Amino acid sequence: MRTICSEDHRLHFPQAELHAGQFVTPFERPSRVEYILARLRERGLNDIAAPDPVAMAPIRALCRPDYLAFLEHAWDEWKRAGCAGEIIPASFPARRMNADRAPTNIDGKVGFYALAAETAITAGTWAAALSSAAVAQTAQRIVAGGARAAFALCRPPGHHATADMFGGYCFINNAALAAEAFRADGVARVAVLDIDFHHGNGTQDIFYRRGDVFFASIHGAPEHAFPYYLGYSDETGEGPGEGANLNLPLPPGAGYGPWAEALDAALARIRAFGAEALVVSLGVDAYKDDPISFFTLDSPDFLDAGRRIGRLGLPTLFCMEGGYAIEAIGVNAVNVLEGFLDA
Ligand code: OKP
Ligand code: ZN
Repeated sequence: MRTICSEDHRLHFPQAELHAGQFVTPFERPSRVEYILARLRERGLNDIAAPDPVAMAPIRALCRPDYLAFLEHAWDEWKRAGCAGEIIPASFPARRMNADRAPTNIDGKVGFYALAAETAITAGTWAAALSSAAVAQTAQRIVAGGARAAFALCRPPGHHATADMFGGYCFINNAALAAEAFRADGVARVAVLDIDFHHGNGTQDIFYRRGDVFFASIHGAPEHAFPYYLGYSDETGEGPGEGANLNLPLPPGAGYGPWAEALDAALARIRAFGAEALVVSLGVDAYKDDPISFFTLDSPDFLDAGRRIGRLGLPTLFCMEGGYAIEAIGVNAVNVLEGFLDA
């Protein structure tokens, strides 16, 4: 299995994340990629390449134009306004306020395009987000070209990003971009399986009214876990998308028993949907020692999960999402890939 990875992910590394009322070094940090690359090499998965140049047209088709213009120019506007630090959203269009009209003021704009306040934007964030999208695009082309699977080692991650909002460490929805690329290549029915601990609210939102892309997510129940305001099991899709959205929330402390049961349920639905290509939002923060999550999966469980996904027999693109137990992230992510290859 080929891995695609860009050096440019390093351009995004904020100093601060707002966590538990303190500014801490972000959980989502560049060394995550290093640990995964080291484990790939350790396991002989040495086919690692840089992405092709980013294709902007599909990104422009996925995201709202004003949101992309915001991401591209936010840093310059922030600096021009005399703001001293990194960009951190602080004001939001909350209930009964106007969420349809973007302010001109950059501080107002930041909150308008944010879905949470933990994610800072820096000088290199736009370039890094584009490099991550390029990684997903290049890996998708490998699978579309006939490979059984490819690994898009995306950073920053993407599954919380909607067409018009950043947050949860995400800026551009790499998995959605890849799913759309399969559709553009003529694949009639595509599935996105999100096994990150956090609900993939961005991916769900993008495909919620679509019957051609099935979205399934296994995640910490929203009453207890970020992103809090989406991910309930009664969100099943709308209009042409009715029945093409499957949320499988699990309670605090859930282990591999219920998690694997949820995975099998998701895989059965993906099979019944008739998907011809699969995008896996590969987060490994369901791990027992993850610092911001509450499932209790162990490293061998990821091997088993990969095997189950492999038994679907679909052309599969793995897109890296979360995982913050840094010393274990390599083993856990590569275990999913090895399980898949071994299926
Ligand atoms: C991104 B991905 C910690 C609360 C959670 C954001 C989590 C983003 C997870 N203070 N804040 O899905 O792994
Ligand atoms: Zn996550």
